[in-house]
Amino acid sequence: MFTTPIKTLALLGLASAAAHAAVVTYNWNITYVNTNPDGLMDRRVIGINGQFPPPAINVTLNDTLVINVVNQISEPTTLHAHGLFQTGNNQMDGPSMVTQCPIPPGANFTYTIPIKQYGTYWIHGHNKGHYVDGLRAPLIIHNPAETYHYDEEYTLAFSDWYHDEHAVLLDEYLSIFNPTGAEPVPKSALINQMLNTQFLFVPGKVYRLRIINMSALAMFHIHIDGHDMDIIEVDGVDVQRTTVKTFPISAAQRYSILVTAKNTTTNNFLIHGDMDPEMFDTVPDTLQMNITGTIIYDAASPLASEELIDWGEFDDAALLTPVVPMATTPADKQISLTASFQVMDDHINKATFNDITYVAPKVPTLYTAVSMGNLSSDPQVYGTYTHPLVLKHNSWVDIIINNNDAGNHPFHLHGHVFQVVGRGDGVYDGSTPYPYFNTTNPLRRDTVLVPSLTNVAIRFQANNPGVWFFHCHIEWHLQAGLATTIIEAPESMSGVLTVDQTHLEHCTDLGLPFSGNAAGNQGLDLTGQNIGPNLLPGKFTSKGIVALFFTVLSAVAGLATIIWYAQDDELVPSEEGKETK
Ligand SMILES: *[C@@H]1O[C@H](CO)[C@@H](O)[C@H](O)[C@H]1NC(C)=O
Ligand SMILES: *[C@@H]1O[C@H](CO)[C@@H](O)[C@H](O)[C@H]1NC(C)=O
Ligand SMILES: *[C@@H]1O[C@H](CO)[C@@H](O)[C@H](O)[C@H]1NC(C)=O
Ligand SMILES: *[C@@H]1O[C@H](CO)[C@@H](O)[C@H](O)[C@H]1NC(C)=O
Ligand SMILES: *[C@@H]1O[C@H](CO)[C@@H](O)[C@H](O)[C@H]1NC(C)=O
Ligand SMILES: *[C@@H]1O[C@H](CO)[C@@H](O)[C@H](O)[C@H]1NC(C)=O
Ligand SMILES: *[C@@H]1O[C@H](CO)[C@@H](O)[C@H](O)[C@H]1NC(C)=O
Ligand SMILES: *[C@@H]1O[C@H](CO)[C@@H](O)[C@H](O)[C@H]1NC(C)=O
Ligand SMILES: *[C@@H]1O[C@H](CO)[C@@H](O)[C@H](O)[C@H]1NC(C)=O
Ligand SMILES: [Cu+2]
Repeated sequence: MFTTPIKTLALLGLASAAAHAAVVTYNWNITYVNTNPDGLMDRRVIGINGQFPPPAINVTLNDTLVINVVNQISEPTTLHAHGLFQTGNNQMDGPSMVTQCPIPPGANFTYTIPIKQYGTYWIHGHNKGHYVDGLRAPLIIHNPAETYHYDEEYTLAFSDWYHDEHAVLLDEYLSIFNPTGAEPVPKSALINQMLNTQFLFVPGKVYRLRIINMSALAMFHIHIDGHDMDIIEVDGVDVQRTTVKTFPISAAQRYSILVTAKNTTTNNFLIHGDMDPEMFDTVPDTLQMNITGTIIYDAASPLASEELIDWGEFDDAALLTPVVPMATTPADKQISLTASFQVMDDHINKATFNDITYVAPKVPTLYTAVSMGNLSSDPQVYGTYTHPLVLKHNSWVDIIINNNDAGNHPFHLHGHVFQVVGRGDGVYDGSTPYPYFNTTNPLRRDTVLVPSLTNVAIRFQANNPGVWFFHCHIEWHLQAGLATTIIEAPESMSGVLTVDQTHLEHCTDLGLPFSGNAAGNQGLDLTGQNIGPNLLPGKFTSKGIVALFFTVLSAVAGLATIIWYAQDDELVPSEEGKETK
């Protein structure tokens, strides 16, 4: 059984009778569990305290969340609270080798997280593919003064499910025998890591449904038979109430919707999460593509017939408006990152940003930042293969994410919500001013989908000193290296950020250095840094290809297209073996 979280009330003085903050403590032993969540296959999964699924975490604004982790699995692990800003608290963010050494088997780590925001989040393993094996749970933060009124709430966490463990799948995926980079295809979809979830509705009441996509790969389209959905929250940001029939949700994104219960109990209704087959290379006949939950008005009532829904177009940034406006400020710095998949000189199909595939450093990047003195502002100390981007304190930054790949990718920035300020087709080559489509209170979120062969511009202020991972949230693509490391305001970290001594002991236990540059050396000597595979010798870089594309296109359009595709086939095997035509 789960031990109930322990709440300690600490009254914050006498100034405000209403304001109070609790320390909410969860004791989480991370353990293996044998179970059969999709009813198709018994297997070993990663759970909490011998139970599966892991319990949701439920706290209130201004609480302090404490999670006492004991690692009882046979691999080092970590936890990341997805979407939390962790201001001044970077060491609790969790990505392995970015902000901490992973917790060795048998060791303990206490995550202490002051809760300064509210909304719908989730917490998941951030070492290897641990969340694919089940180490993921909703993290719900209540606000005593919610923006919208509702009577009750439920959380629906959608996830995809595999029958093999992540390590087996990863070996097959990152293999010379998988030159097209076809991702492992899940076997089923689950809601709250179970089948047949039911949600009781009482006539006339208003329900808040918190929808979380905890998938490794799949994208789902959500709809509810017989009911409209009013979107009110996106990734922790309250938005103007907007009615929709259906909406898509990519890995790691969250939406809250308000649903008004019917006045009668004559029918029950299905909630649908339909996987988008576009995400998959091949769709096996056995795949349980569509998952449903049931809204129960009266257990004795029949199910209403299913509605056919046209998924249609859904542009989150065009449709949804934050309740609390935030104007944009023109960027001080524009960074262009082009994502593509390429067979590298290790003959394995890897994911790259600007031709660099991410490889973890020897020293967690945060520990490099706090131990290198004034050299911490020099990107070189973080190593070549962490793909470091150093930002000045309080500067405004645009990242133009170019998706030069046949698949769609949801990109996530730790430590921030960003504004979605632009979208365009193809790779932005800088020859014309960037087509910002909205700089008046644009949508803010922490995970944005960038469709195939398009670009999206995100904007944020570098006001959160720390090391923040920026990566694709399709777990397989992160493992294939689709990540960069943002080192934000290194000159302002000292005195603001601390590192707990016990965390450093975990590095020692694992034989890893915890100070110095990415190689564990002093100064700019990077001898011995972890190096990744590089582009095959003589191959065009993706930037080069883009240049070629634009040049020849303007010359002889027809011929150029043929050259482009010929080059593409030869040089840049498209993801999932899909044609980009
Ligand atoms: C949370 O803390 C902030 C700052 O101390 C305070 O202004 C606010 O009223 C508190 N909110 C709640 C719900 O306690
Ligand atoms: C965690 O494991 C330890 C050691 O086996 C055990 O003593 C403790 O009761 C477990 N805690 C929970 C919450 O299950
Ligand atoms: C979550 O916390 C809120 C506020 O403390 C409480 O009302 C609610 O019952 C809790 N929900 C669960 C599922 O524990
Ligand atoms: C880890 O925490 C558990 C439970 O609190 C405790 O029994 C154990 O002694 C701790 N282990 C270490 C290595 O500190
Ligand atoms: C979750 O995201 C993945 C990847 O973007 C997507 O394929 C899947 O359908 C999404 N699931 C839901 C319930 O929307
Ligand atoms: C339920 O009945 C009330 C009162 O007759 C009406 O105002 C409301 O629109 C009805 N709600 C729905 C969902 O039909
Ligand atoms: C899943 O649902 C979609 C409609 O949303 C439908 O087109 C498709 O055929 C369904 N797939 C299966 C396997 O039932
Ligand atoms: C800009 O975004 C806001 C908020 O999403 C919206 O209200 C406004 O209509 C948008 N303006 C344009 C020009 O798209
Ligand atoms: C860094 O600090 C050292 C000694 O404190 C000083 O000699 C050096 O000039 C500084 N370098 C820069 C780039 O500020
Ligand atoms: Cu991706």
